[in-house]
Amino acid sequence: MSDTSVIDRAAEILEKQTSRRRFLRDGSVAALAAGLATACKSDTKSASAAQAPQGQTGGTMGAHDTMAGNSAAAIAASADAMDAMHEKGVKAFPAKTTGKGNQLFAPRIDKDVKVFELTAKKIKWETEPGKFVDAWAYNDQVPGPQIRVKEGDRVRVILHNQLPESTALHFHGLELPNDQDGVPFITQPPVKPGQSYTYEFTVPNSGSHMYHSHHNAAKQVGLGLLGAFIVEPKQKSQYDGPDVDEVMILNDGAHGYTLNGKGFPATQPLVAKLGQTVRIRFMNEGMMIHPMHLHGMHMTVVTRDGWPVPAPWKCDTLNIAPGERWDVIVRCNNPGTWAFHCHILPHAESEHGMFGMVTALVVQK
Ligand SMILES: [Cu+2]
Repeated sequence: MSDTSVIDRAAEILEKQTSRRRFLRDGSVAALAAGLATACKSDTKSASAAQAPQGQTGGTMGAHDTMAGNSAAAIAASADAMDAMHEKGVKAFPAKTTGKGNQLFAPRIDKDVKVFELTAKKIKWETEPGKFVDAWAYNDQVPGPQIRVKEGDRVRVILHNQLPESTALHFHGLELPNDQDGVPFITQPPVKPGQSYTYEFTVPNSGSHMYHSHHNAAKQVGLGLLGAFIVEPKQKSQYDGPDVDEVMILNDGAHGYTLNGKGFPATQPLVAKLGQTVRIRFMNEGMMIHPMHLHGMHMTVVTRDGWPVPAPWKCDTLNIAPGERWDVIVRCNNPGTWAFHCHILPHAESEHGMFGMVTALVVQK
């Protein structure tokens, strides 16, 4: 067998297992070349053995064995190339991208009212390094800025619509007066392009809630019109005031599988010190269920949709269905960097490496 045909075969195997486009984009050409070089070297050896008279080589190397050798070399090259892509992704984590969603929103105070102004408009959003997508965002963030208030607060939210479509703002999980519920033609007219609309209410119930568009929502929420609306309770429970308090918003719309608006390796790790407690507020703004799985330590489930569960339970994998919010506590008693990902595996890993709904909990010693 000639060198050329081995190279072709190695390239064919590599191409089957990897996307050439991704290869080029990831700069893994070097890995491909290294793999091919290995394949060529071993092929040269076995080819000369095959050409030598049988007496001089001990007569054991036939054409069949040569093919097996070539095939093994090609497989090894292919495995190396795949491993290199996986390693590259993990080494890049947490990768830098432009834009950060879910930033704490400091309200303007108007007498006794906390005022939040949200401007909905089209932006470009970088979900992973170099991948810019069209997004519809509140205040240039995906997820929108994090609204955090206290039970009983008076809140005013002013929505400015700079989108090419009508929209409206729904406060998901809050038990508001009907006319503040934000559903066009049920509780209010749609907010037309160029218009503004003001919502004002006294926050009735505590917990991890959300705000999002409730108009053409499969598109608008999928494109990024969503955010966390967290209400701290008047009466604190033993789970309030953890060392680390994190929101993890899941989405699976136009931007692919994302955690807080980013896909791995641009997702941000959760970081705590050994012995600290972390509260994670899962929120699913997508259209699919996502079983979130933490390695190394268990999660204690304490609230669902903002309501305390009757008896907290322990798990390491928790289904988060569309619209649901689940709060869990992790006692960080196991040091190290722990994978933390959706366990519907096509949402988290492919032959190109980990992507999408993958992050890590880092427990520092
Ligand atoms: Cu998932």
